[in-house]
Amino acid sequence: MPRFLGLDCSTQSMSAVLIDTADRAVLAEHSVSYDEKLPEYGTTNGVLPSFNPAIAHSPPLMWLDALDVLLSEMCDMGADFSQVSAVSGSGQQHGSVYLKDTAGQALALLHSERPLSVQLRDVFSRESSPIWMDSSTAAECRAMNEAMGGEEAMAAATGSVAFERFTGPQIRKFSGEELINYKNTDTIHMVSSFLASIFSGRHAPIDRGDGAGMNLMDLSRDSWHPICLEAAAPGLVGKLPPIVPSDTVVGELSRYFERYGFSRGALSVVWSGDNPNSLIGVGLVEPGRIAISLGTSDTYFGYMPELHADPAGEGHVFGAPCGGFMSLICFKNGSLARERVRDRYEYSWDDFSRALGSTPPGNGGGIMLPYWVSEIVPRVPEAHVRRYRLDEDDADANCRAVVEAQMLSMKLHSRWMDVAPTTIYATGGASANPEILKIMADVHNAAVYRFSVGNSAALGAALRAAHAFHKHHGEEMPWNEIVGGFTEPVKDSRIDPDPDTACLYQEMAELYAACENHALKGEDWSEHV
Ligand code: ADP
Ligand code: XUL
Repeated sequence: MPRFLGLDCSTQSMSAVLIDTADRAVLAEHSVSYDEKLPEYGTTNGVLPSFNPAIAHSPPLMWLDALDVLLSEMCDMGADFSQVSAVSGSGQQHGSVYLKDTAGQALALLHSERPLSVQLRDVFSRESSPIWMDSSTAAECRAMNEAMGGEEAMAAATGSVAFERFTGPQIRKFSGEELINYKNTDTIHMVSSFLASIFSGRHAPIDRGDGAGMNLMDLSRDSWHPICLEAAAPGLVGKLPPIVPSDTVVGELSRYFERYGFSRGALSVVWSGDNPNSLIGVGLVEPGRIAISLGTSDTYFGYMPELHADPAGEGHVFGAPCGGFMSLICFKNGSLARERVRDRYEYSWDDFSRALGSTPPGNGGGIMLPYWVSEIVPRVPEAHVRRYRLDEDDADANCRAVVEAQMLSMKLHSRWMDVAPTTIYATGGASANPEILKIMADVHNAAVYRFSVGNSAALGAALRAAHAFHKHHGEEMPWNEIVGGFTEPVKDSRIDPDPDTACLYQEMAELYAACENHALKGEDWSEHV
């Protein structure tokens, strides 16, 4: 019975999916929320409180505790890990973990008697980890772009212009502000390679998919870029793990995991970022279709055979686990913004859905620029909500406005990818909402399908574990075969666009773009509409 486990350390929760590849079946799926299960860490939506809204950090010890809670709850629920052949995982991208030189030995000595957070409490040279929501490194981004010869050169080499949440600028800020702690740091991991190290009982490498989210990797060579490294921090080359292909077996699982019934000899496979994993988890192993993940952030992504960076510098190119590349745009105001609107009117998700169902497409011309928190695409450095022909007291129209704005923004800012998708795969927590998916279908003029496995990143990680396991045993399988049977969308979940509504949104996209342009330039567009 070939079984594989995929984990996902995301912003708000730790999740796992256990699969059986002979039966093409998901045997177990479970998730634990940090705020709910580990309130002692004091996080809100998984993030530590901060006086500066640009700073977003999470405690890495909390992730270790969440892993223990997750696996022990799964055992209590009857999950049998003894047959698991290989484990891999998914980390929220860009986040980084800073370890002292004692970490290597502590990892090697992990034993199953005491929880991870007790055994690894003293190995951190920085107590908190900057995560992808952090936007405090504008100065560092400017300096790194400059060192590379400008934004365009940075994007051509690393797949993205320097972005505030990316790991390189974050490391530069850390070494600039806390040089002693930086010097005390022996190894800098991404969230993904940190957790892979726990499973492997030794420092794990960084996979090329997630490594591309650092502004430090030469994307065409899959190696560290010397100029980026030098621009980030002194002596960085000695602190980074090597970059490896996404199907690398790190070794056997650490003995720690015997605590949960894993067998000796099970393999630990390199982890990747949540977006590269999701690419596999929704079966996008060939070009043509795209996926939209409606999670804490919203992401729009697809497989990309040839490297081609966004000339506007808004999108990203990461390594695809199946070889080649993936293109991605990340919108920070995803569920965060939808929740703000829902809460502003004291609505439940049912009320929110009813509001979407009872308001007309196009919202009678009412438009919202929904930057409830600072935005990545387009770049909006501070939270800033604007309404045009939209009454703030009209709760239902505001619900429609936030979703229409998000979908129109995706349509406009994804033009550089050069794919006019006819099929969209929707995933993430909010894909459970058919009214949101209806607006998605109409705005993009594409058929939208939903997936039954809620966590595509964890499923993708489990499928990567299967691929690496077979390759390790000399029987490499084609990716189509690996994902087949797991990544078919839910039958009957197809939502087709309505041609008239699609035309209406085609026109509205131009109006939305004009509102966006004027608002970002500081002009008061409300006078013009
Ligand atoms: P992440 O993996 O980024 O932590 P998820 O993909 O698990 O996030 O999505 C969680 C989000 O899904 C919640 O924060 C919530 O806002 C959203 N969500 C859940 N159910 C609904 C619903 N019925 N309608 C809209 N949004 C929903
Ligand atoms: C992608 C991004 C987010 C994180 C967290 O660039 O910042 O999608 O990976 O999900």
